[in-house]
Amino acid sequence: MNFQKIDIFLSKLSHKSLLITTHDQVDLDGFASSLALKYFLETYLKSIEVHVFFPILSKYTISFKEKLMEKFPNFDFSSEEEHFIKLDYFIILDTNNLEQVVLPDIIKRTSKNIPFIFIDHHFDSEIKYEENLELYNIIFDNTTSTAEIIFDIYKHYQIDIPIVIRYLLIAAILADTGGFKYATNDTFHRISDLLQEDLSFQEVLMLTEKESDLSKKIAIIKGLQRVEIIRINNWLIGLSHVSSYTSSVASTMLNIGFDVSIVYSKELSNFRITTRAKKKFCLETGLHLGQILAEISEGRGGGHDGAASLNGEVLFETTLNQILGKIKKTLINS
Ligand SMILES: [Mn+2]
Repeated sequence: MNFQKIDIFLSKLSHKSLLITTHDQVDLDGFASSLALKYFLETYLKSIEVHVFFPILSKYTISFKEKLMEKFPNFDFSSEEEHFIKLDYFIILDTNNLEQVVLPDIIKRTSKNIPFIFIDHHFDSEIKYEENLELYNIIFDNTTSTAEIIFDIYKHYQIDIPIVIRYLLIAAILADTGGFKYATNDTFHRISDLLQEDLSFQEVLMLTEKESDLSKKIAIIKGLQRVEIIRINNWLIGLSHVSSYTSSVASTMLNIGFDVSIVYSKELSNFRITTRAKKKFCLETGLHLGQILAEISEGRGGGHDGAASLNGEVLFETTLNQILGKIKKTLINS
């Protein structure tokens, strides 16, 4: 990491007042990075005023935040809405796209000339940075999360990371690496550093567990009870029906072993058919669910090779049989 750049960034902020914010539908990475950076700046640069503003938090972030608040009732997780008297900079985390940034109303009216600096791990060659500030943007696109950029900054400037911030950073890294699926060796080194005696990895896992609602769970279970297994060569197609959550049911069917899943919901006057297939399977067989659904519905349905859906009002049986027929045909010929 190029700390020269971060030196310049930090030197710019001394004696300044700034607002840290992130993209809308704030995910764990945006949430954790913002709070972690605020704490770092306040500790490292004593003479600085740091505010944090969060647009709408994602459902998942809200649930994590509530659990962490119970554990650390004295830590301030809040988003500020007012009291911005004079701001010198916006620091925007976990996105490099201003269109994803929502500012509080009070700022919108006065913010015209406040410069912004990005700290992010997404690469985008299209993006227009503020020219005179381009030097201060911190973009490391080989880092798997913004949280890790902030972690590296703590380490480099030798600031101890309080336990609540370590919980936040680990959760963010877990989320952005898809539970370490996209992690690099560096990710694990950082995680290992964050996991000290006072913090158990299993506990972070528990805090970040997704809680799905009861009706969705029931839909998935019923959907699985009703599956009809269709075998073509060594491939398995699953066909099922539920009254809602067709896409969750279809995805779950792939997770448990089907290569293709078709799930429909049917009411008196309309129906919805959702299909899913494994990526590897599409590549091997040439199956393209989006094309199949678009063809038989004259373009009303469609999607990608591995995920497509279709809504209709009439000819449900015919439509379903056509989809199934075309999938079978692709598999037999492949
Ligand atoms: Mn991120």
